[in-house]
Amino acid sequence: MKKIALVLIVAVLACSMTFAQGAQEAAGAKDSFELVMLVKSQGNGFFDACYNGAKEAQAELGNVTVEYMGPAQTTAEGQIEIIEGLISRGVDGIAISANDADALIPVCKKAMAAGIKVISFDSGINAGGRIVDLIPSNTSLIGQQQVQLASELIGDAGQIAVLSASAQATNQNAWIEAMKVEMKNHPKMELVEVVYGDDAPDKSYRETNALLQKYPNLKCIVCPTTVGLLACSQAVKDAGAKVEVTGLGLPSEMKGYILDGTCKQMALWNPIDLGYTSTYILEALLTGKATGADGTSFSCGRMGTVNVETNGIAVMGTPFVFNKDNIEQYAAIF
Ligand code: RAM
Repeated sequence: MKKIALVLIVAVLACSMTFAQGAQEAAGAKDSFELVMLVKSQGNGFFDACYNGAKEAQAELGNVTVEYMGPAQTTAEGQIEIIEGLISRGVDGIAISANDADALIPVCKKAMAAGIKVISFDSGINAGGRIVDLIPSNTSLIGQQQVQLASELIGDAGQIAVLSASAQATNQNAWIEAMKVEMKNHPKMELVEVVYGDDAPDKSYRETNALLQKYPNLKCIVCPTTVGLLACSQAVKDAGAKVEVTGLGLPSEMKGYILDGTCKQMALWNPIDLGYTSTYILEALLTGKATGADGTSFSCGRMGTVNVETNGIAVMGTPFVFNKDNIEQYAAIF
């Protein structure tokens, strides 16, 4: 009799514990969360720095773990496959730098319907496919600055070309559109072509050589991608071409080319801060500290308050400009 009573008590206890845990989860009161930073592709130093920021946030927050993932190439298909796997695994949140603004929407909708919090950062997913899109700086400002950096190098006159990342990249495409607007203020400059290196060093190197051959009067190549700028600088230097190079570059990768004058100036924001802020945003969404609705804000540790403007877009700071005077200082950080 005693034995039966004991079994009953244990069974009741086990049931109530399971129930309590279920109720807690249903109320969104989990106390630790599995996050994934899904980047455009593997082997990109810019994203490695973003992930360092995510790990910094993980250490501060204490209730999240962030895993770093990316396809081998910068394709939407590769990212979709990974997201399908993450839905099956049942992770809690995903921060995505998207290879395509629209192609990822259906799979991200599916993830959100399964209870996963999805945000984009760096390279956005259009509204409907994410809660918030965290962009590093104002898009027009980045485009203007890219043209102005080139203009200063070539005396505001002559042919320029753009070596971009992939043809579908949300961020580069938006910046290139903003560059075209700014080109109207530089009537003696001409944008001859936009080519795509897919954020692959070898393709970016080949595309640079093709530009050098095709346009003998080319004055400057603008690369709004860290992978492209590095490969382009190498190609221009190897070819001994008298062509200026500028764009968005990672100081730690570009230090040598800045110091030897291949790329006299370039811009970028802090990728560590971008990854750090993304992690704070996901944690706030998961714990219910914030909703991400337009007009609201997130409190992001040492980055302070980040506001959500319209269509779920949140914007960080102003890009830095790097040249031989400050490159060593920044190269030591990212
Ligand atoms: C590359 C990636 C990334 C972009 C930077 C500037 O690393 O394309 O998305 O933000 O360049």
